[in-house]
Formats: sequence, C-alpha cells, structure tokens
Amino acid sequence: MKPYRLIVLFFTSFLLSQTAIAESTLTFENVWIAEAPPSSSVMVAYMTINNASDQITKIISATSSSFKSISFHQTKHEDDMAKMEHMSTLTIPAKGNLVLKAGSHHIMLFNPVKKLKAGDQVVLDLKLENGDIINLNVPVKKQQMDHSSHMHH
Ligand SMILES: [Cu+2]
Repeated sequence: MKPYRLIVLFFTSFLLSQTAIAESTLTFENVWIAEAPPSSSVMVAYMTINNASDQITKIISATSSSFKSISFHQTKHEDDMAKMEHMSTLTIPAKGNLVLKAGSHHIMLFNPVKKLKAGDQVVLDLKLENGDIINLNVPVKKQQMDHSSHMHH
C-alpha cells in the first residue's frame, strides 16, 4: 500500500511540473478604468479575466507608470457596511474566469501621476506567478449609474 502511494505521488507532481511550463493562457474582456470625481485620488479598474488552461493562474502584482501604487481588493458586505479587503493575488480558476466588477473583486489604483479622464489610455503591467508580465491597454471610461446596487433599499 505505502510504496504504491509514493509512486502515484511522484507521477502526479511530475505531471504538474510539465503543465506549468505551458501555462498562462489568459485573455481579457471588458477592460476599463472608471473615471473618478475630480477630488478623488483613487481609481478602480474592472475586467473579466478568462483562463483557458487547466491550471489555476495567479496574478501576483500590478504596476503602471500612471499610478503611484496598485493593489487588489475585494468588497465584502458585513451587516450594512461595504468593506474593501486587500487581496495578495487575483486567482483565476482553471478553465474558468474571474470577473472584476463593482461590489466584488477589483483593482485599486492609487494616486494617478496626472489627472485621467474618459478617453485616456493607461498601460497596466500584470505579473503572473510564473514571472510572465502581461501589458494591458486600458481605456478610461465614464462610470455608468448602476441602479441595481440600490436594490436592497
Ligand atoms: Cu478597493
């Protein structure tokens, strides 16, 4: 029983290390940054990240020459309060997707180097766990009034 299990374990880890090389088949949809009010020093990026591979893929950091710092957040609702929680990675499930949207996961952009408005373009560099860097061109767009978020009143 025991030696058999060991062999299975070795074989599994061999397979995992093989597929890791062919990793990183992410595609991005509906990528945009919401235009912020003039007084605001933070902006938010939204997108849908599709993972065509059969491996969980993690984005471990994001940088941009247009912002002083960037972090990953998740909005959590506790009682009647919406709180933003820091996330160390954006994790995209195998053969699945991660939707960054209002009230959920999002990318928080701090202190724009210059004022950005609808029509501007920003480059975001997303770094994957395997070291790959994805350069995303992201348009700034006007935020739509979303009445669905007021539904529970
Ligand atoms: Cu946030």
